[in-house]
Amino acid sequence: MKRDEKEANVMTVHLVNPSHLSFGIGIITPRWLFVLAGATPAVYGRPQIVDETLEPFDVDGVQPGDVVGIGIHTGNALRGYEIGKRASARGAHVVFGGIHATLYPDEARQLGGAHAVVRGDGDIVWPLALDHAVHGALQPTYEGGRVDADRFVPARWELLPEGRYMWGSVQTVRGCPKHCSFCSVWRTDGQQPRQRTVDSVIAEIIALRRRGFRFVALADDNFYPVTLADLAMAERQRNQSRLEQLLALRNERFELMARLAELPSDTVCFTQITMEAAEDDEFLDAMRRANIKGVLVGVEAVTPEGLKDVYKSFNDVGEALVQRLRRFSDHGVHVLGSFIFGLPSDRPATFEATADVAERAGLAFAQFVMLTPFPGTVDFAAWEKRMGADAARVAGIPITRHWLIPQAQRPKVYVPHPVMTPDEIRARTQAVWDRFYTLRRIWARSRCTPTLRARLAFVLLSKLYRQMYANTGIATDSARVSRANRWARLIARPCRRLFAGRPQPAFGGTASDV
Ligand code: B12
Ligand code: SF4
Repeated sequence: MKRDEKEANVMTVHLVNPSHLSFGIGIITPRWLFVLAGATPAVYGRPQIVDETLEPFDVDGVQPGDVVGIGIHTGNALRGYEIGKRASARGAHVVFGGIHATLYPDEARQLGGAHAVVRGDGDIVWPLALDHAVHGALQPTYEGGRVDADRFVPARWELLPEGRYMWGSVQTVRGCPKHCSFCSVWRTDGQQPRQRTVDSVIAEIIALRRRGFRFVALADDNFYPVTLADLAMAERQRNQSRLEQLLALRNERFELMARLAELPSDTVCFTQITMEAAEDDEFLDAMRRANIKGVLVGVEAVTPEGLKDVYKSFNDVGEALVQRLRRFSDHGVHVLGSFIFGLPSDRPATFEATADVAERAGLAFAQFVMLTPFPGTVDFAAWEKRMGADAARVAGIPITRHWLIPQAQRPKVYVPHPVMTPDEIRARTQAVWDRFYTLRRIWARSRCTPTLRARLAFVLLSKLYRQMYANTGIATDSARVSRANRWARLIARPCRRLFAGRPQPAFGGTASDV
């Protein structure tokens, strides 16, 4: 054995998805863990995958010389830093990646014990960082950039722990042509959609079905990157090359959906999409045939002023909004509507009006999030500038670095509102969740599913979603948070069983047979 291989063999690669709360069961597999595992060369052995949404990472098991890769978004950065510091103190090589480390590489080094930070996509650059780690030559920064779609590394689903997740996650496209003010995707992943080949997507879904997953979240920024309006605009401008480029992207979507439609009909997909898809009957019909039964739609606001606040004027308001959202379910595609509260134009009446729209539009699920300025967004830059050096401090930390405030003390509302106090916004948001997720309403909504088993799964998932998200994320009362955590753990197990399929090791033959 060569010396390099010997060194590689004695160290372990740990990949850690940090979370301050663990529920024992996860709803969706965190995709980056399994992609980075796929990008880890075989010479380093089997990477140890740790998802702290299931259970906490035992840092004491880390040996000197091991590599600990930690992926962070803004919400879990602080927990990631805690792990990084402890792993570094144990003599490991600590490498950070993910959207937050991409935006704040110095922070990961200063607070998280990072020896190196990978910015952007990890698919190609990760093996290089590992090689440098083994040779004690890690560089402070690796620029992973935006990898072309044909070089996306497929996830290693054979490393999934048995019986712990409800939905697999497969990415079909990265990047989004829009530019919403509260979102960083178009800046980090770019506005040029990078669509994966149909074969690679289908092969991963087959791998998941073999392991007993029937439900797959398409972990895309925007599943509908070319709208009818984009095509009309290119035609109006007589921009032939643009038109051809857009049509090629659109045709690839249809090709993917046609292949999804060939999978057994109990394979169910869920994705994220803009509301403009409602105008596109051909696309919605293809989605229905492809068994894409659910979509997260960023509705954000129900008033014109609110949409202006978030640069999302391509959405509708009022009755037009209700009708537009209904078009999805008319085509058999159920909607998880996402709404933002705390926008400057919001008034006390906006909360009830939003709850009304959510109900009248026939949404299957809804989430009501409080405006949080995420780094990398237009909103964040404006807010940070406005706050300047006078930003309020909590636990000694300026709120413009809110993710560094200890979890229990973290404010729920950051942007001062012209007419409502933070507590009023929080309490009204909580009340909208409470109203939308009463058992009676959930049971009525569960009619959108075909069988009694599916209705039960719908009810449990609704309750779980609310406990995991609203009660742990919005409540300030710590008793309510721990009660919600206990409830979530209790519901999660039976809920997962309802989503699980039978493992089918021989499913699909090879990808090309399907
Ligand atoms: C799918 C998705 C979800 C799903 C599934 C989450 C899951 N369990 O996987 C759902 C719908 C549940 C979700 C929820 C939320 N999400 Co989300 N989500 C996404 C989305 C669209 C795709 C993520 C994904 O799987 N991508 C595919 C993987 C392969 O890519 P990746 O994670 O970027 O990893 C690559 C690189 O970053 C890098 N990398 C990542 N980690 C590491 C680690 C190391 C060591 C290295 C070397 C490299 C590396 O290499 C990877 C391969 O190239 C992203 C958008 C995006 N473009 O990231 C938003 C995104 C991550 N979500 C976001 C947000 C805000 C949320 C919510 C808070 C939304 C809300 N307000 O409710 C919640 C929070 C959930 C939580 N507590 O974790 C933001 C995060 C912004 C930020 N600055 O943190 C994003 C970026 C979208 C946005 N609008 O800006 N989300
Ligand atoms: S919120 Fe959605 S539509 Fe807007 S830029 Fe982000 S990914 Fe694109």
